Amino acid sequence: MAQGLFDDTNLFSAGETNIVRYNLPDAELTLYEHFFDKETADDLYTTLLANTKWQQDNITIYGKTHLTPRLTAWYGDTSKSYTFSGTKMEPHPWSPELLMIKERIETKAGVHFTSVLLNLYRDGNDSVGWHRDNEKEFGANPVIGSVSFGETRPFQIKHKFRKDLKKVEIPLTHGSYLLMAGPMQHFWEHQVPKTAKQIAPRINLTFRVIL
Ligand SMILES: O=C(O)CCC(=O)C(=O)O
Ligand SMILES: [Mn+2]
Repeated sequence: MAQGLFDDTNLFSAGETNIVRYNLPDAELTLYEHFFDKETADDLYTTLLANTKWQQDNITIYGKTHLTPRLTAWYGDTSKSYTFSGTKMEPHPWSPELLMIKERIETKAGVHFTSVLLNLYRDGNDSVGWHRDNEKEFGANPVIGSVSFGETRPFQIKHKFRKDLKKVEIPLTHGSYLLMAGPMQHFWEHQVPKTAKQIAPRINLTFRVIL
């Protein structure tokens, strides 16, 4: 079958998008590698690095306050604020480049995203620990569109309840798009671990629906 000819993914990226559907229980997980072609991804990396209002927040774990080991920023519909660990996060309004990314990834997501959390991992010392993104305001089955630019970092997932299932590691490359849906956020935790390797920065964007 002449599949691909009228596939919008192939139009966007001159035929180079590679689609990987993960066959995992309790999750709908699809990886679109090279969703953004190299030139577009390079431009977006540079623009987002320079123009994002990066901040470093405090997090309190077991009564001790630490600096978050990465820089973050919230953008999105300004009517949708989000409360995280008791702190109300007011999003910055969408920039043109964030709107462009949002519209492109929505063609595969089947939802309209209202908000995006940007993370900047400056080097191998920056990370995000095991967690799920299943807060109530993300809906019953949260759909999360995750776009990465810059250094490839391993995105690790593990089932929260089934110890018989192995941890899965997905390298998120420059210009890739990982779509997480179904009940995944209830059943699977994810993290981006630290590494001692000398590596370049990475920007990750997780687009979310806030009800
Ligand atoms: O950097 C990533 O790939 C994941 C980020 C993440 O899980 C989050 O911000 O909730
Ligand atoms: Mn997450």
